Amino acid sequence: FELHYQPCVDVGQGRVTGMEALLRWRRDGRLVPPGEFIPVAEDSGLIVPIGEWVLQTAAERLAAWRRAGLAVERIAVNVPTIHFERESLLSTLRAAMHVHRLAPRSLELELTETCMVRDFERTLPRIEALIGAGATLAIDDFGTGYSSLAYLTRLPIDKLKVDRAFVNQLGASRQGGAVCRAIVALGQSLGVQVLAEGVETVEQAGALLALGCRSMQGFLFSRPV
Ligand code: G
Ligand code: MN
Repeated sequence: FELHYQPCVDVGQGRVTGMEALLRWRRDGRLVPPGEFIPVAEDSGLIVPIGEWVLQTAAERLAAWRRAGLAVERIAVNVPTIHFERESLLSTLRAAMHVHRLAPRSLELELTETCMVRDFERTLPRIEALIGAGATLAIDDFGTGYSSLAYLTRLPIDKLKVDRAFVNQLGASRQGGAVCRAIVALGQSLGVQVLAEGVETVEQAGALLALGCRSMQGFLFSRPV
């Protein structure tokens, strides 16, 4: 397994604010797309040890960047639902933060909406414990999951990541822009940061800026490297 990293940029400030760690599998010299192996790893339960490796490796990488003098504030990792539901996530997070002496709020956990509404009453204390251990919480693929707006006001969410399906539609149709506009407005009124994923064109970046969204990620800035 390898981690590739994609920068998150603040277009207003013109700088990289963080990196997202993306899991890749190199098999016989070929990169197997995550869409092919992640479902298999989830079904077999292997996603848990893999997820632990991701967390440890990402923490180590962030510490190495900081030692090299790079001003990367935060690294984001994707946490699959099955891993989120294991008790071991909290201890792995604590150990990774401790071993690499990371500052609080320097590890961002990306969870999906579906993951959080599955068993909401258990989700809340779990998330509070993870945040207490130094993580921040981002909702990945926002707008595509099985979502309940109620949890948005009850969970200490730091960031909404607008799914690239909506960013793709920017400029393509009136309705396409409507979803991005609504998510940006929701984030602003809740005081939650909004980051647009999958930004590929200057037109999309311009449309997002016009909506008031300055945090972006996508091929326009960099592929995962
Ligand atoms: O939704 P999530 O952040 O988990 O998805 C990340 C995936 O999207 C990665 O596999 C990454 O390579 C891919 N990706 C990142 N930026 C872009 C982009 O601008 N366009 C497209 N089509 N895919 C992207
Ligand atoms: Mn993600």
